[in-house]
Amino acid sequence: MTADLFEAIPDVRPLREVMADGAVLLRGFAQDFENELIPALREIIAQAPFRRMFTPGGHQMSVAMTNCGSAGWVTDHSGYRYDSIDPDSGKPWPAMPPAFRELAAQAAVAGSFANFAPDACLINRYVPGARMSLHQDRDEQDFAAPIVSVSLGLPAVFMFGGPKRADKPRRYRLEHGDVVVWGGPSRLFFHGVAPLADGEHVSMGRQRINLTFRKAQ
Ligand code: MD3
Ligand code: FE
Repeated sequence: MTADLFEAIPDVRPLREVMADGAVLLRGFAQDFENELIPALREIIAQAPFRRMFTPGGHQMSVAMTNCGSAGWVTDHSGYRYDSIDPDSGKPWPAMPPAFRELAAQAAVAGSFANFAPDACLINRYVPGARMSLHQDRDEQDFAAPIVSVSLGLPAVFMFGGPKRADKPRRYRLEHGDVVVWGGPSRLFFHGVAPLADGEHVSMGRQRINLTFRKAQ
């Protein structure tokens, strides 16, 4: 019997996967928002282009970043912080588009966090080889609020550790449209992204873009 090459291959990955207490992976959750997200992203990037920032230790990050919202995450020789002003333009960061807000709030509800009102969206751009080493996100004022992350473009291997740096990370493949909500006990867990593998995404090209929504201030 000949296999039909065009037969649909069933996707066995669950749509909702609990990664840890407070951390939920919602596969494909952003797919219905894609047509609004990508044009809005283009406008943000035109106002506040991606740039590779420097850590306080003097290393240039491989990930290029920008922000939208009333606060943006920045790093330079003096440290990490949230700032209402884009240091490259001297102007406020672009406003957070309604479609961004809506997606973040709806994902938070799906992850059991009501009334999530992010004031910052850090936008990370990975090209092949770019990575993010294991770290905690602790520059925000309110650790009770979750962080919502949206993956677009090339797939990445996300490394999810525990409360201690030495905790062995588990690996998750995050694909275009996947959303993760991180709150409660997992909010301060160590995490990172393995070097991006080369590839070409149908709509995003040779890159991965990750949106992380935060309540920073
Ligand atoms: C888990 N970004 O920007 S998003 C970051 O894919 C960052 O660009 C990664 O880590 C990326 O800080 C991962 C997911 C993420 C964000 C915050 C978290 C995971 C988290 C906070 C606590 C635990
Ligand atoms: Fe992080």
